[in-house]
Amino acid sequence: MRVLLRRPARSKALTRTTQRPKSAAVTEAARKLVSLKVSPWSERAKWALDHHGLAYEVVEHFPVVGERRLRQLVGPTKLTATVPVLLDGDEVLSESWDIALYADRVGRRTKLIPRDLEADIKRWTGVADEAMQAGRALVLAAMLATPGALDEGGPRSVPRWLRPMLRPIARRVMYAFARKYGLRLDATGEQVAAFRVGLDELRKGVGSAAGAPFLLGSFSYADIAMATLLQGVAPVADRFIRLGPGTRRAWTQEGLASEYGDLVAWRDAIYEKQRRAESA
Ligand SMILES: N[C@@H](CCC(=O)N[C@@H](CS)C(=O)NCC(=O)O)C(=O)O
Repeated sequence: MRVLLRRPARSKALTRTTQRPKSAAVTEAARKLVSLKVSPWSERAKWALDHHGLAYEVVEHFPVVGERRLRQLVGPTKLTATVPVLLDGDEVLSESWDIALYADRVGRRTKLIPRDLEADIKRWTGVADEAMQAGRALVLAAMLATPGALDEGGPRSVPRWLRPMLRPIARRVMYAFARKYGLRLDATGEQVAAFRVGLDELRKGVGSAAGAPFLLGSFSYADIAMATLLQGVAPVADRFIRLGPGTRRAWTQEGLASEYGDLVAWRDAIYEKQRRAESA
């Protein structure tokens, strides 16, 4: 069950929190995951923690607005301050890969990154990262062109009627986000081509997978990284990641979704088999 919790006043920029299921070992207050609901990288981290049944409190990050607080969390040495960030006592993990390793270390269920497959899994994660860099620019350009997506992006506390009036601010936030990641919003052709490289790799991998539907014989973090990449082609069903209609439209690349319908179906099958629904 999802429970909304009130944050203390000092955490203003990171306002929305949600409690994930409890484990006997850790209280929900002990482990926090700062994340961005729509982001594939955050979904990777949540999936790894959920796979091991580890309890955590979700602290929703708001891009640009939450940048200063995020920077404080990850420290001055990290080149780009990104989410997901896992906080567990003194431990601060600011890479989704490290959070998956952490989940494997603390959790007791089947490892997502078994040592003998680590190099293969790392390679798949790299493929997903490269493709999603291009995907990020495509999604951002689509969001800028989708008023509904702009309206849905802000804090829930902003009343619905007020949101259209705040679109100029939402656009400024998006442009600031594009600058942060050096995104070109006018290079659609190149970005689609770069995204396709990752999807073609996946198609080959799925085709030759001995342990279908899993890429490496049994379920691993490689499946998580590649399944979450498909979020930038056609978002997964709302029962897994609930999105507003505008946001869903902006994240859907119609052309790629029909060209790679087989991969979307592969992703859906992995979710059905391995992912706990949000409302469960
Ligand atoms: N290498 C990082 C990449 C994470 C990443 O790119 N996160 C983006 C997701 S769009 C982010 O933090 N966006 C929010 C922001 O920059 O404020 C990881 O694997 O955790």
